[in-house]
Amino acid sequence: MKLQQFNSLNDLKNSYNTRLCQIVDERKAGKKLVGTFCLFVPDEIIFAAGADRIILCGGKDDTISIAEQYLPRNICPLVKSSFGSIVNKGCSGLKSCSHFGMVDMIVAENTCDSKKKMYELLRDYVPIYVIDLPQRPNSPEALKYFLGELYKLKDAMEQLTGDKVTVEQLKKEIESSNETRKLLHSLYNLRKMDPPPISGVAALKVMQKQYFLSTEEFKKFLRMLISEAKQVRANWTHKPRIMISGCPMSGGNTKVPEIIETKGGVIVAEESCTGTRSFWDPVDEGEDPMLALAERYIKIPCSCMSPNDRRIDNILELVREFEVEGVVYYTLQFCHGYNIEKYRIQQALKKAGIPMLAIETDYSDSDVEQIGLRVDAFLEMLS
Ligand code: BJ8
Repeated sequence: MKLQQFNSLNDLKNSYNTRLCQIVDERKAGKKLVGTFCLFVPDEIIFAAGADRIILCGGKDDTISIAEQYLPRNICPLVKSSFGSIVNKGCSGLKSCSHFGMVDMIVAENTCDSKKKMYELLRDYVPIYVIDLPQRPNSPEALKYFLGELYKLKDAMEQLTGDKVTVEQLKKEIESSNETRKLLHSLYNLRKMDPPPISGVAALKVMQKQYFLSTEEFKKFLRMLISEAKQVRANWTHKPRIMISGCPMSGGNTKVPEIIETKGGVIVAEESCTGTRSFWDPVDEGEDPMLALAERYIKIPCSCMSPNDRRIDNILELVREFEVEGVVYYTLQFCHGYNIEKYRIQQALKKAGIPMLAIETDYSDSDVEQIGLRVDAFLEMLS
């Protein structure tokens, strides 16, 4: 079944303007809008304070030249694209930046160097609150420190909205986010079928909307999609089952998955922040909510963590669960964390007998042909 035949996915295409109108109305009614860039920021605290949230990560090439007037050229395209969209909030004809100028505050996090330094410059454009993320996740001191940081975030959100974050409200938001996580697990379980009922490109477009739509809209959309996907059978038999692993692919960036699926592979999972890293683990509903949030979020296996063995374990688990035949290791140019982790991941996959193709790219189309040739050869080897 093709992408267009899912009614829910057609609705998704039109969701951008609807969401913008929703935000405009909310802001008129006095609701605050928080912008985020990273999975380490717990939405539950933002929502419990009565604010809305929207993702600000840029996945498009058209704002990069604007960013390069301020930032070095040799940093990651995600940072440049996001920065360009924010400083260009007047939009001057660009379609890609409309929601970037609407946030009342950015809640950022200390992860990679490029992001940290970008946040320092963004202070001139929009108020920023930064969570200091400890980066040795397995130590008890790190958990304690992160918990303290989340309490400070709670205070900052209360100040922004003027509303108290109550335990009851936090618990409600945790339940709601866990419900989204369960729905995403159901969707990904369908992708374990051979052939899967939904393409990797379509699934990625869904994931890119996860932090853009309101949670209720996103859940409603997921329920429709899952029920439609359960009823379809793909009209082909088997294609090499690929997992993408590495940097996030923000809205507007589907270049590599499109190449893989045009060349005859099918993407069955993404070990990425626009994939499994965003929803794999639930928050413990039986614990004190702030502690439960700290425990869940500090475990996200981002390459800024050290050591990051958890990521290798996750990748091997996903390879088994989704019967992956080959991994495409995806890094954005100048993302040193994911780029350097590539070596250990390749070693672990080799031991498990899973071939890996490494692709380092940006948001431009200049390397589409060259990547296509490499993907062709990789898929040929898997067939
Ligand atoms: S939890 S992956 S969303 S930091 S690609 S800007 S790491 S140089 S986006 Fe990320 Fe949070 Fe980690 Fe996920 Fe830096 Fe790399 Fe660019 Fe990146």
